[in-house]
Amino acid sequence: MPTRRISELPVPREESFRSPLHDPRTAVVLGRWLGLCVLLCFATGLVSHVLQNPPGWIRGLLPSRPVDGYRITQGLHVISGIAAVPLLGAKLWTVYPKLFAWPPVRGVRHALERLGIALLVAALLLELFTGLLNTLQWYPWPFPFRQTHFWLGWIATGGLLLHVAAKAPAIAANWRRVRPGLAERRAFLGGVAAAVGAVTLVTAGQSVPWLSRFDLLAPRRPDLGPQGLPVNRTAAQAGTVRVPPDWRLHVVGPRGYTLSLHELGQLPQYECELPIACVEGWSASARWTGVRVRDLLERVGAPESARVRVTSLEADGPYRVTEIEPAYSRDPLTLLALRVNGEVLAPDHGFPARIIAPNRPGVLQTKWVSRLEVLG
Ligand SMILES: Nc1nc2c(c(=O)[nH]1)N[C@H]1C(S)=C(S)[C@@H](COP(=O)(O)O)O[C@H]1N2
Ligand SMILES: [Mo]
Repeated sequence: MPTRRISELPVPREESFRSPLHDPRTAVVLGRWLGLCVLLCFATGLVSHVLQNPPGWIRGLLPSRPVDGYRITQGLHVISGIAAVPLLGAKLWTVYPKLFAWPPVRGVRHALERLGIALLVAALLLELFTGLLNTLQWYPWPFPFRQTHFWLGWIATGGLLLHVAAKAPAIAANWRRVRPGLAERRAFLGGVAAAVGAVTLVTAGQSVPWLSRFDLLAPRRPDLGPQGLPVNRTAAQAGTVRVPPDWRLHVVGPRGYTLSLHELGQLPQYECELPIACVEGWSASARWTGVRVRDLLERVGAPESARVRVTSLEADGPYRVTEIEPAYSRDPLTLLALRVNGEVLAPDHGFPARIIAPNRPGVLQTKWVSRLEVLG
């Protein structure tokens, strides 16, 4: 067989791709599903971002109810993000012959449109890839995850809206089904829907309790872990948090005081069922027992509107120090928990004391608490 150099091989043209599924109608149907996932993922991502570090003006507005709010929005964030992966794959397959369009540029407008699509595709691929690895707690890159994921989200969503605007005529022309439809298209879309259903089914169990038995591919089972609850960062990972034998809770404020673990146990104890809803995609409910944070704050003479800074025994780490807004610290369900599911907190769950509050990201449910400080 004569060998040919790559440069001699015929270059494919858009017309070389014969499948009838490289057509605008298929692209529009897939685009609708994908667009919906991207918008849902973006909106729920914004909620998560704002809850994790609220800009000053919004701080007083964040609600501590519904109790499961963050669990639901973050569950949807990860579910819609994972569903977008097969949808994006199918959408790109449908349109990729356009990469070989000739001439590659037909004028300024066309050039801008192609550039916009390149940016949109790159941002979406990177966004879904970093998000997926984040659910595995794997950060094999030098840039900070959250800021990058946040800004890529804006670029991808902005790019999507521009893309929809630029393609509006083609979208409108192919919005409605024409009969008789293509059998190939029905089969292809059915296959894509099955793939979306399958990846959703085997991962959604990490945040949807009644799907937990199908949770084959998700990195977490919400019911596996010490005391029936997963651990995101163990005491060992946090630099083996050493609880001194003379540990005391320091409450700093107008009438500051300290309490030993025994004394904390003597205060009125409350019990509540609240979830840990991790930003990395899993959530799990547990029964917590401990002292109300608002009781501790009343005793120290904190004003109603005071924010509270929580410090952990952890030597360092991004969540060593966190802040609680008044809506949360005054909520009767917000506890300095001493027990979980009927047992004294395991070291990995934050022994001797941890914060648990409703409608909050897991990252703010500070473990190994040593100090509560009233901020003006
Ligand atoms: N001090 C401290 N508290 C922390 C963390 C941490 O790294 N340090 N991780 C947080 C995260 S990301 C989550 S999801 C929850 C998990 O709580 P659990 O390990 O008890 O399930 O703890 C939070 N509290
Ligand atoms: Mo987390």
